[in-house]
Amino acid sequence: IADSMRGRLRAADMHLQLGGLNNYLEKLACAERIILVGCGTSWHAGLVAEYLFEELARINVEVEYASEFRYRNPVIRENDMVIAISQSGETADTLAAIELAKSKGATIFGVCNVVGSSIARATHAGAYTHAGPEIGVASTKAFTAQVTVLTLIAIAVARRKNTISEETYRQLLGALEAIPGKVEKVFEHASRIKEIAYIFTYARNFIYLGRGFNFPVALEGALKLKEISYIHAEGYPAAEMKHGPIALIDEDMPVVFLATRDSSYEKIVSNIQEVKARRGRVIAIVTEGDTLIPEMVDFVIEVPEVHEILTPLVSVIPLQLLSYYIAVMRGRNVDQPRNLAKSVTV
Ligand code: F1P
Repeated sequence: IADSMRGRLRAADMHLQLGGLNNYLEKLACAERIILVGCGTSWHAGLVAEYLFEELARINVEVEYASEFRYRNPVIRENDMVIAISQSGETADTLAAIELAKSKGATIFGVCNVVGSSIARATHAGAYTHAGPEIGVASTKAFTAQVTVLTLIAIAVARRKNTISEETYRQLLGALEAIPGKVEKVFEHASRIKEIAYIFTYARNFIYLGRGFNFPVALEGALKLKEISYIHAEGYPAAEMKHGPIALIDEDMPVVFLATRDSSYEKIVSNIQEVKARRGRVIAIVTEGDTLIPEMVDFVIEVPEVHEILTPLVSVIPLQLLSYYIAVMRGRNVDQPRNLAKSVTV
């Protein structure tokens, strides 16, 4: 994962590496709206991009499940920019969403892993993630690579629109360049994550909670666990818990909190208190050096401190590892989970 990111982040002016972006940067910067489409993990990467584009470039964004898009009558205008995200580049629903948006005059930009794939060919332009092939069926490094590329695009568009200063632009690129090393640091906690996985190997359900940039990560953590271990798991925005899921919390419910030190830290602390008051067992992903949350919860996994907008690139790694270890301990084939296809082409 770190290597695939490093390849993407080497140049000083990193967005220049996104070949397809150069001709479409202006169009993205002038877009009235960006519509991101994808399925599964790619849809989660789209959700992260929603936070990125709105925060950095102040563009109105919608994120659509490609699998539902064509069954509505979506309003698409000529100056809408559609970003289609896909690891395989062959997902039938994403291709259908592209064709629909194209027929209504929108411009389509692809973020794909597989060079020359059907989706790459169907789009007007695009940027490859160059993450290399996923060995397993479930997307892991594809997610971090998609988020990396979408972050680079959002930063480039923000700079073009002048919604961030030259100084912030340089600062963000510097922070991105440090990410591969920080991802490697997360792997230093692998044996601790394995111990936690051992304790929860036979859990029947899991809940994942996060806020802001960590909300899509909560969804992705739950999806990874479902896909490869077949444990029922749900991800929610942490504030949504009190609107229903809180009824599920008791001593048999493991709750994974994305609780890194960011602008929603205090709110997350109070969500953790609510779960602990109901005897839920909490695994918290915290920023290195945090002393408050480790006192409150049952298990902690530390990740290095990063710029808030880059949080998903590191906070998703322990969740991928947790799912991996649980699945292996349950005797699952993590590369070929039952019922899942590498490319969903129908
Ligand atoms: C989308 C996806 C993956 C998932 C599995 C099935 O594929 O839902 O996220 O892990 O492989 O397909 P893609 O369009 O990103 O290739």
